[in-house]
Amino acid sequence: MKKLIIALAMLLFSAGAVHAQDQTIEIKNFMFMVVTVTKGSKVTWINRDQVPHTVVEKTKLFRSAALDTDDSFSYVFDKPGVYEYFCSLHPQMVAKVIVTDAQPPAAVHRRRPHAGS
Ligand SMILES: [Cu+2]
Repeated sequence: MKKLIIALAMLLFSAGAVHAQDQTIEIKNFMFMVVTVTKGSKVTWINRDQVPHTVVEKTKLFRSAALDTDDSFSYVFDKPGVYEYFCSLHPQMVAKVIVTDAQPPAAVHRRRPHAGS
């Protein structure tokens, strides 16, 4: 019985994990990457440049400290939306994180050409 409960718990846990898709963004050559994630996902930025960078959301929703080489910063996006952010040390560095609902995309119905008559 105990084994069954553990198996069920593991099943529920893995099912829940399907919704969030954690992503890592490498900051390289003074550039961020634009990523799309589902809500609940954790996004981690890692600085691969030899100069410090920061990650600052436009409305100050989140703001990292200065990240030295190989330092990282993470944020969990709970709500769908488009989150624009920049580097406060190099304001020309701008990018965004697109957060979508966890719902699977609606099935695409294609029209089939009529066969024959
Ligand atoms: Cu920077």
